[in-house]
Amino acid sequence: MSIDRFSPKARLADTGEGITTDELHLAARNHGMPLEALRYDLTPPGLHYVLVHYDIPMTTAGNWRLTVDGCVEQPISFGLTELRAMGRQTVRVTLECAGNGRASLQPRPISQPWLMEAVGTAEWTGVPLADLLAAAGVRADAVDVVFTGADHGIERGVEQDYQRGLSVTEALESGAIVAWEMNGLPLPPQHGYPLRLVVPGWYGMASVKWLRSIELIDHEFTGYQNAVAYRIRTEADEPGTPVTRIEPRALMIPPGHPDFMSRHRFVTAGEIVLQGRTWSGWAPVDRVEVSTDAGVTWYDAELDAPSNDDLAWRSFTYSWTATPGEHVLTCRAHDRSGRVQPVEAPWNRGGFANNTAQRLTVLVR
Ligand SMILES: Nc1nc2c(c(=O)[nH]1)N[C@H]1C(S)=C(S)[C@@H](COP(=O)(O)O)O[C@H]1N2
Ligand SMILES: [Mo]
Repeated sequence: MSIDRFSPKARLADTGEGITTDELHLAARNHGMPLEALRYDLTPPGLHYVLVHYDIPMTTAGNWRLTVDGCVEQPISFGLTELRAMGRQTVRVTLECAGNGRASLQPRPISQPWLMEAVGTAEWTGVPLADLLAAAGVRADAVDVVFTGADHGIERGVEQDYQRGLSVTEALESGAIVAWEMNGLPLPPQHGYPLRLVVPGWYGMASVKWLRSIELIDHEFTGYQNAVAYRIRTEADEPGTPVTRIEPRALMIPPGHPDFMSRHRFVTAGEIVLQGRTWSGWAPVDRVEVSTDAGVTWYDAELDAPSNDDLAWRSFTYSWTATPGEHVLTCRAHDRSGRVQPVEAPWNRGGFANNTAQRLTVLVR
């Protein structure tokens, strides 16, 4: 049997084609954050979204080694105890999968079928990546830094370890850390135990889990996850542009009570405080607007005081006087880089970086 037989090309769903068994396989393994968990400042592990391309590898901390080599003055290899001695920093990071929103696109790219819930915020503790690179000594000929995980699989016929590259500048300046704790506890297996990269502000694919190697190379990295996957394309055969930082988004906690099957909301008439979270990987969000009439009129939401200047989510509230009838609630974020969340984001073949505004249908009684 050939690899190709099991690794079809990326495909778009046909008009009217329902979710396929392939998509269901992915949806049943990976999971989103239920939107009511937007209530927590820090997402409890277990509610944080999970995305794993292949299998969760069986790993042990005791014999784990992380190597830093390639275009460096002095290649180094660390065990976990040695790594801990390099320093300790905690960063609050909102991670979002680049495919968030994909399943609502038309035509629908066949892949992990996220609606809007592929997000979570955690405190990651570890050593700054820049400190590890400084310890090894970045040579002048270094161009990209390649991060390799311990997981292995086949994607569209290409057999690979999960690998992502970052430019040396991003590796040094993005505030990335090599983490061994999530919310003060050792990483859970699904989030990269015992060691992962976390790149603040970047879509999740950059934050390589089960990290075992950091290699500096003297050319642009052309591995699968940089050069083939995670590119914005409208035509299958164009090179496309790389997926990088997280586009601004605001999400509301769905108010009231849900209908089991449709997830439509039932709300009692009167004063309702709509709550949500907002983030952007480009710059802090400084304005959120809410509409309760499907985007005809917009009002400014109240943003909480920024506790710091990082890119983690902030909460917002909006007081709504709910009158009987059906209403469509929506919201949009603006960040300090001038980016505004679109009511409908442009389509692309991978369904990447799609930050189309959330819409919630609510029946007020
Ligand atoms: N080694 C490895 N790292 C990985 C992945 C993977 O499949 N293997 N998935 C990436 C993707 S696409 C995302 S969105 C994030 C998800 O991180 P989380 O599961 O901790 O939320 O991990 C990234 N790091
Ligand atoms: Mo992802």
